[in-house]
Amino acid sequence: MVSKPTRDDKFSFGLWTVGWEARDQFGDATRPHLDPIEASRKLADLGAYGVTFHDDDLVPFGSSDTERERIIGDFKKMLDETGLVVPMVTTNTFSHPIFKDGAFTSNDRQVRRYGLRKVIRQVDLAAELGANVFVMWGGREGAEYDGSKDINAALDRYAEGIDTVAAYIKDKGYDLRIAIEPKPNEPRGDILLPTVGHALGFIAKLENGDIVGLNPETGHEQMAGLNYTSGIAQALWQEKLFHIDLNGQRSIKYDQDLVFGHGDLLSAFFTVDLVENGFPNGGPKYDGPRHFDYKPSRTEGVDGVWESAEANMATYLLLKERAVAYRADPEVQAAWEASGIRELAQPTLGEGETLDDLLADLSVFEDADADALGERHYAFVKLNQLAVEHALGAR
Ligand code: GLT
Ligand code: MN
Ligand code: MN
Repeated sequence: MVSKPTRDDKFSFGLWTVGWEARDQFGDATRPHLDPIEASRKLADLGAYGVTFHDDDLVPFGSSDTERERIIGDFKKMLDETGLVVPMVTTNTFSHPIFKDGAFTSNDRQVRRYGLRKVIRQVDLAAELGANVFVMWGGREGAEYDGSKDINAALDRYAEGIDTVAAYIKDKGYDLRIAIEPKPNEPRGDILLPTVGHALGFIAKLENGDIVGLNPETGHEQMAGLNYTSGIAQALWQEKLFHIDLNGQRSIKYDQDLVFGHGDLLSAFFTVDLVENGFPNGGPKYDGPRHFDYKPSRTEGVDGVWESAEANMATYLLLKERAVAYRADPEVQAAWEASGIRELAQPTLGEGETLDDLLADLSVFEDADADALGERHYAFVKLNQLAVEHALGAR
């Protein structure tokens, strides 16, 4: 039995996900344009609590100010009527030809200034709509050719752009934090902040990095052959997990944006386990939106759009149920004991113990029986099999 999503599940969707007309590199659109306001109503009916969008998803690029105000007014009316919230917004700095070489890191200074201005306009809208996360996915911030970009200068400009936006948010007193979304490649040959790790290192160099964190996407880490669950764990440890983009990806290839769980299902199980249950020994926990950034496959019609939207939430809820059962299972608890899961939370030095004390303790090294210690079995396979059996509903 799959339970129905409710607002308390905090599911949100990008308007660009269900609204994707399925135009790709090799073929034309296979679905009609969906009105973003109508699409939001439908998402609310299906149980979502929030919608997110790029400026241009709601207000077509180039609209007049009057037109923009009218559309935003209609959108707000829909929010009031449905009770939907806007937990996050973002800016399109990738579709228009002006951004072909990036926005904050374009070699053309006028383009960088235009990009900054476009982002600031969206920051104001974010605050107006009550969003508290502002995503920056720099899909065009990169290059195809190593000689075409001075990476040192590009990273300086990237930092300048983000720091300027962050300073503006602080000046205005907005309750808003920036979340950088890494991706290794596509649409650029190589993107400047390719993984969670690169982005964390970059944030540490910012002046206003205190309000800058991450929005890791499942498939983007997996495109780089990395483990999404350990990526968000790393971001949590650094207190930088501001938002998540959940979807599915099957191995290292183009960005598939499949339904959550339709890629690596066991990895999705552990993602949900971490998000819902936290670290085994406690620590920082994510409590933001469960945001889906997927694309209904090009083979699907409009009905398939809504079926796939529901599939994301259904799979998440099933995995949540399974992950809760996994943690509660006494056999899992016993396996944790055998595997040393709890033991890892114990500091390596005892309370008040110094390195000198450790050096003086001959039992640690000189008299230690390394071979005997090497005999320990960790039984991780048994533990993983328990996870598989829970994920499959066999327990
Ligand atoms: C684009 C990208 C997504 C990002 C969006 C936010 S835009 O669709 O593929 O991963 O989250 O800018
Ligand atoms: Mn993606
Ligand atoms: Mn995304």
